[in-house]
Amino acid sequence: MDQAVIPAGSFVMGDASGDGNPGDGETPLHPVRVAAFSIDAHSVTNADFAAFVDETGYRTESEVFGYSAVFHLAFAGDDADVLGRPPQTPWWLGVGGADWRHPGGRHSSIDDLSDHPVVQVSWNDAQAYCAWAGRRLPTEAEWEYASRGGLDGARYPWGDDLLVDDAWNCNIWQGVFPTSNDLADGYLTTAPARHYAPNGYGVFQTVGNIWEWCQDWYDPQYYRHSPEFAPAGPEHGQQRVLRGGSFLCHDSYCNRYRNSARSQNTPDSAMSNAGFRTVGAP
Ligand SMILES: [Ca+2]
Ligand SMILES: [Ca+2]
Repeated sequence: MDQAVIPAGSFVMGDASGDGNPGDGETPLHPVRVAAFSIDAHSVTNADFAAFVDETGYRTESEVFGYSAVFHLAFAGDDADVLGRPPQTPWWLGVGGADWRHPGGRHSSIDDLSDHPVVQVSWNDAQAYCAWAGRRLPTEAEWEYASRGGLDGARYPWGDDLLVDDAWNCNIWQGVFPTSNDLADGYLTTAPARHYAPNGYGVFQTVGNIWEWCQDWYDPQYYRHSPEFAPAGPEHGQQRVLRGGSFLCHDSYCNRYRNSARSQNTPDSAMSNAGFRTVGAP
């Protein structure tokens, strides 16, 4: 796995653009200092995760539970596999037979996706991979510092404007969410993990493509009292932090494809638009 070495330093953490959702806790802006670390230049791929599973026999939580969460346009299963559809977010299906090898359901596969990010992995699954790899998940502060690529206060890893020379530099949603995607960025679901231009630290696709698990518990109030040096998140919680947004982000529903955006889910949840990358010594 290619590593980006992130120098020790300081930055202003949080939403400097006023784009954040008030309930997410992207503010107050606050200074943060971090020690040097290395971070996977791209998110962990299906090939990377397969190496871990081949060596350890690990079974992901979706495989144990027998189902996982699939975006409706990516569904590839039998009608009887659809176990549920949350009324508030009916574009998500609970799908029997969906797991990291079958991200859209039992009739999907990762045969042509070895260089795409692994998805349908829970925070607990990510911990197991990290233990095998001798790594750990980034803290939320490390993730944001790496995502910023040395650009102070910018909205995106490459600057403040979404398009770069009139072209898409990340994989989100174009069109009418959640029914019609005109694929201006090239992808309905995941893009290869090394696609688009990396940021100033050589880090690919923190923003867009897939949500990435961080080590921390999630607390929208945390920035009000977090320590300046190496904040590691609240001591307790029910949900773990997710960062960076995904191929499903669209301003009409979710503008969280930004450096400072925060989301969360329970540590045993897995989705077709979430994975992770790891950090370690510089
Ligand atoms: Ca897309
Ligand atoms: Ca991402």
